[in-house]
Amino acid sequence: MSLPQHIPQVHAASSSNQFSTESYFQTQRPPTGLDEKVNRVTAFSDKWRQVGKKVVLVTSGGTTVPLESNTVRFLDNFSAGTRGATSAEYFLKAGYAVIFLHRLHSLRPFSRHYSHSLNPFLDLLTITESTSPDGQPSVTVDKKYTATLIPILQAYHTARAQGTLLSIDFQTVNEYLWLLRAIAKPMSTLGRKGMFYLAAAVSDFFLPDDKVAEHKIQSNKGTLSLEMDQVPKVLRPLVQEWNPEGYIVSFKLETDQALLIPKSRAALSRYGHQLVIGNDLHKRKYEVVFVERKQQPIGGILAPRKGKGDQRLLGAETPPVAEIELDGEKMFKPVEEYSEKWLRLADVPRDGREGEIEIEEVIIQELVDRHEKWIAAAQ
Ligand code: PAZ
Repeated sequence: MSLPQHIPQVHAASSSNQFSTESYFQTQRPPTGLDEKVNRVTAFSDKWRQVGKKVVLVTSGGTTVPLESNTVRFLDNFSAGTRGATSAEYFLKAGYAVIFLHRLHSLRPFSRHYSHSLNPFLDLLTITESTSPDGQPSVTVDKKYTATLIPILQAYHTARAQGTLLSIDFQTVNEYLWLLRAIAKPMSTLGRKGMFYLAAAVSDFFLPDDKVAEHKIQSNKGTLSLEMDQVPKVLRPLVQEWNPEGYIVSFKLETDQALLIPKSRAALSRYGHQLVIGNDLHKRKYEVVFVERKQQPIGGILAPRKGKGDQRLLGAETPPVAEIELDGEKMFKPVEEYSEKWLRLADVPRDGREGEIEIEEVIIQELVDRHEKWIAAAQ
């Protein structure tokens, strides 16, 4: 939370307005530079589609909610972008082209190893006095760091040379939402070869354009109350309209571990995508849980109940179907059974490997396999 001390309170409204995805995009202004970013994504997806490469969109970092349109203050969250930046590296290693949609100034693939707070890059460097006639000292990497640096640098140079990493930044939740919707379109041309890996920590609340103060909020009142509205759940249109063929992975973060599995199941049931990765705030770097349906749907999972032939649910092995009402609309919904798989660093065999193993390596190994099956199921 990036609020100065003199702002005592921010209240989320108890009865917030409900923006549907549609009304959100009808009423909230698109960010500047949207078209240019989307053009870059389109060119990138086209290039890799033509050679049949798998492409993953990795979202990463937190989103801000500006309190003023000439923004001095904003609400923020804890996410540093470690999950997204680390995962992007392992996706590249696994042969994917990566669109890295990240919060500005959060961690980035490769450079994240030398973030200013954990491992400052300048500490690696040594000045060596010149022995040559020009008298210029040179800068070298201290020998004790080179063994670690070389593979990182090699992977970075490979991604640059091959053009397999495209980085697109956002800052506010509004920018994030517009970008996600716009990027889903060019990505839909990839069909099942496209994956969405939604690791960003997206704000659940926002201030609509008509509630945001234009200028810096003055502190002379001594208190500040804000009524915030709920951010629409864009996962549903992503899965059902914007990109129905993509393999879609969302993350669920909780601080009460008991909620992880029920909330992950509820998300699967509600949005109909392929996989939820649950993680506890404090254990997220060494333990996650994969929650998925036992029986993977082929095609969309929730189908509007419009006509008889519209039950385009699940292909050959359709499980029993129940009728439910969702957001005022009648839908068919399969009676679902779920499976959970815990991934824990403590259980990973080291096989003689030295050094740290990152949980993202294990996550991506599991995902590549599932994504291959998703692609194969359509053929
Ligand atoms: O960015 P980070 O590595 O510090 O944290 C990653 C994370 C916890 C934000 C991510 O794993 C996640 O759970 N994202 C989704 C959060 C949510 O909307 O529930």
